[in-house]
Amino acid sequence: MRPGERIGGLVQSLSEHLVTNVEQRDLEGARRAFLLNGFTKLPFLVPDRVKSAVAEEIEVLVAEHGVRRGMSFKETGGTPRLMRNVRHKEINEHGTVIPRLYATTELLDALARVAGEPVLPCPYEPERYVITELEQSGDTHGWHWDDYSFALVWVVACPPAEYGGFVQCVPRTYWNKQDPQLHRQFISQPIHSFELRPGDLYLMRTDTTLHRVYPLTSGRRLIINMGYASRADLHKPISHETMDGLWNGSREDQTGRMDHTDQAEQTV
Ligand SMILES: O=C(O)CCC(=O)C(=O)O
Ligand SMILES: [Fe+2]
Repeated sequence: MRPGERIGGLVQSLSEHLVTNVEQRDLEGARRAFLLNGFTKLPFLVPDRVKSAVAEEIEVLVAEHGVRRGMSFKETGGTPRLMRNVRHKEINEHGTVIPRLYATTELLDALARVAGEPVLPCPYEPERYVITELEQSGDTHGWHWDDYSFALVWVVACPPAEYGGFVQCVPRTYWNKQDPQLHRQFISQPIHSFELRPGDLYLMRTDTTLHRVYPLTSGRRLIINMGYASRADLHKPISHETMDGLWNGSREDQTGRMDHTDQAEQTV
């Protein structure tokens, strides 16, 4: 089979699965959880064949193009990012399956049912997808909000919760980049924690849900985060400091400045 045929087959398999196998009541249940917690697991959204193809592509991309980063950001209260990443640019250049699946109409439609509003491809390309691998003890994607409203995270690898790697979140919180006041957010509302397994997907309301990945003590965690916009995002000014600092290059490309981070990027 030629590569184009294989990818076309995967997109078709995802679309057919979403139209014929996914039950409305599952989407409605997910909608209720999403409203309550700003988070809901959606493992049933994607057929196994498509999950395996995406996992395979992610493994190759992280092995060949992953870059180790260690940073913290004043816009999120100095929380750490200790991880290996593959950015949108490399995924687009070297990936075939992920760029084709990202904006599949039936996928966007199913996500919109869960979100209760349109879920749109991110207008700012670096936030469309990013691969993150946590691989060393202490690795974490520290507390933060995202610039855009929605994230669909596909979990390829994750250790048992005993070793960290689960997601924590505080829904209905708002990001003041000048003064994020993380401790106030924790004091004023409970922190919810969710265990994840390989093969899970989850949707998060990332602009109004403070979230992090609990630091790893052992094992390996590998995900792709697909970011999506709400209609409102298309009309508001978004400054992109943390994403551009984290995925290093895009902001430099735009402005030649990297003064928003507490630390410059370093190899760790
Ligand atoms: O790894 C995760 O589950 C969350 C990733 C995340 O929050 C992000 O990439 O912005
Ligand atoms: Fe995030």
